[in-house]
Amino acid sequence: MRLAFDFTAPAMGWSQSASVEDADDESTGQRYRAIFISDLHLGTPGCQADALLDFMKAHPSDFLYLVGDIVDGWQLRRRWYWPQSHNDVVQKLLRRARKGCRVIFVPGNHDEFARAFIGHQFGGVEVVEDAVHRTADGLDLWITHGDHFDGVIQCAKWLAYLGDNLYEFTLKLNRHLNYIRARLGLPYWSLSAYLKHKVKKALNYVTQFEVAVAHEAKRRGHQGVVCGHIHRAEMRDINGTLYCNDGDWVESRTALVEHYDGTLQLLHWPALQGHGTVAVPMAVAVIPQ
Ligand SMILES: [Mn+2]
Repeated sequence: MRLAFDFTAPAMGWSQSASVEDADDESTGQRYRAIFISDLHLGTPGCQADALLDFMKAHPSDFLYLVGDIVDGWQLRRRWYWPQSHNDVVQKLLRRARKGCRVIFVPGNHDEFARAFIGHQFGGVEVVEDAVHRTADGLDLWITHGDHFDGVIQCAKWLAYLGDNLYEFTLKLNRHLNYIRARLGLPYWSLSAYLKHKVKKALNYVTQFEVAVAHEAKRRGHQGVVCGHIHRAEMRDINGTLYCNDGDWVESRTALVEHYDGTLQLLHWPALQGHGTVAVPMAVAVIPQ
């Protein structure tokens, strides 16, 4: 486990000090220079839209990067799911753009329909294939969703999510399978051993993805990269390139933010705890490997 949650940790920094006063009239929270979010999956029951709304209300910014899988077109095609809170998120994004925040949308694989509109604007939201963000202290960050790297990584990604229940089921299946194999005169073959091997490879997938994305950012001449896609928030140096993954708003409710001095920080937003409670963002510290 590489991420630790720390209430008191100072901003994880690539530079030090100072923050600018909140200038937004509707918010009492801290204003950031840039906010990077991805994998909201609006249009699915998994999307934590209410928490996201609270986060956006609390934190105004000069730049807002939507790093792909904002709307889940795949799921919506299968089954229409669009509650009011998802509408509110879209309204909030458009309102932000109207109020002078530069909102940049880099489509992902689940909202690839938006890739047909690259170069256009929706109510002030710019749709681009990828982007480069220069931080206040001059770091060039390549902004891409990350799904283009799926093709180069040969592994069954879904196996990373195998749970204990499925493992139990596998053992059962294994028994039946080998009963049939025995009747057909075939030798014993362990399905669970095969799957275990696959899971190991799936865990490797995350590392391979991170290294591949960082490598491509370097090849393109950038000092860092911000991506999403694998739903795993992370910020660390990979072979001299700053790899940032802003996580997701389905499972972990995480965002990458840039302070006014260029300091980059991963934030973890707590789950909703009922009405009247004030959510406090936690710093996500990166423990060196
Ligand atoms: Mn994706």
